Amino acid sequence: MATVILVTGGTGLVGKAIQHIIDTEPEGSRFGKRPNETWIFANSREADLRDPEETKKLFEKYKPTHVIHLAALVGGLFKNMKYKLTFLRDNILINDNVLHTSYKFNTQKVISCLSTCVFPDKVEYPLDENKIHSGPPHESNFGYAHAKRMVDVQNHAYQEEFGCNFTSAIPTNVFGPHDNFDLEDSHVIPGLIHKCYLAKKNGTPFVVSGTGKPLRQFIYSHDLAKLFIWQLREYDDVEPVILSVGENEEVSIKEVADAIVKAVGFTGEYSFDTTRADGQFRKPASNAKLLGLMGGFTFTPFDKALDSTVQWFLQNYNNARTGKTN
Ligand code: NAP
Ligand code: GFB
Repeated sequence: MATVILVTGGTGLVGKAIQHIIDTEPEGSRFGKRPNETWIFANSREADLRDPEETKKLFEKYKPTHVIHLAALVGGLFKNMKYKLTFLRDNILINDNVLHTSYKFNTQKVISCLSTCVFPDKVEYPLDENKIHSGPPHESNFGYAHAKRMVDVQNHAYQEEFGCNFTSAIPTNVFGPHDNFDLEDSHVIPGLIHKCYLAKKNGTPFVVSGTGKPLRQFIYSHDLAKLFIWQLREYDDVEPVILSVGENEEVSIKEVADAIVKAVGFTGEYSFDTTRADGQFRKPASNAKLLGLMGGFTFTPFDKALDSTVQWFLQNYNNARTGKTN
């Protein structure tokens, strides 16, 4: 029987990474395309998933047997702080339409994408899959976080009432090619790569927001893509799985900025704007469940992944998502 895999949000950072892996890994290999598979990478122009009718039309067009649901309103700390209701409402609408339409079309499996920012801000570390609902998330992104947490609730409800095979993945902060490099709305790595590039080009200071002290775990988009393909093929349980590098791989924002200065080859003035928010201090997540289920996984070293991302940005600057600067 033909397998049709619909990747919603297929044109973003994570979607493009899954397409890259499916296009480049040997056919039939653990992370490669299978002969009977058709992969569809959808974007918002094809169907605005906030609209139930457009969602239904998308499913009627492709009749997916499996869905990797990535589509979402996504942004960094500063965008999240500004648009908490929009992040909550848009993501609730998108998720409800995709899950209910998947149920209506008897889709065999759906993997939705959460984020480690869904976890409670004040909880015993490291974060693990059992702690999602044990306290409020950090105030800086409670809109997005609650919309994402609700997906875990929806998955359990669809499974209990209709026996649906709906599950979810919980990635940490992601970076790589095809990211959003908008100076204000992006996440820290693409934001700082763009700022550092402009500082070098214009001979202006490179300014990092906040104190540089917060800690984060970062996963390279190509590694995350392989983990989504593993979950699609080899994991059938409603309980979420954290998809992340190890909790001992936390790096400070200062260390990230230093690595970007080195990768871009910037030699000018470099400072921190401590008037800007730091957000959540840390959100260390354990990947013990993942590695236990997969039997281990080799992650791309951070500096190597960062170099590839900087090179991709420099080579694709004119077509990249850079916001309104150039
Ligand atoms: P992204 O680069 O911003 O891409 C978002 C994707 O969703 C794009 O393909 C976009 O289509 C699509 N989309 C947005 N609104 C839509 C709508 N109303 N209807 C249909 N499609 C819509 O995001 P990303 O970083 O790849 O994130 C993918 C998933 O990973 C999201 O669920 C996000 O919450 C999760 N995540 C991301 C991170 C991270 O650090 N980036 C960390 C943890 C979890 P267009 O191209 O047409 O706009
Ligand atoms: O990546 P980021 O925006 O997301 O910020 P979060 C991480 C840290 O980088 C914060 C600092 O401490 C920022 O103060 N930072 C320094 C910068 N310079 C910059 C810059 O130029 N741009 C940005 N964006 N940050 C998000 C959540 O939190 O994590 C989202 O708000 C989502 O909902 C995402 O979950 C994965 O890690 O703080």
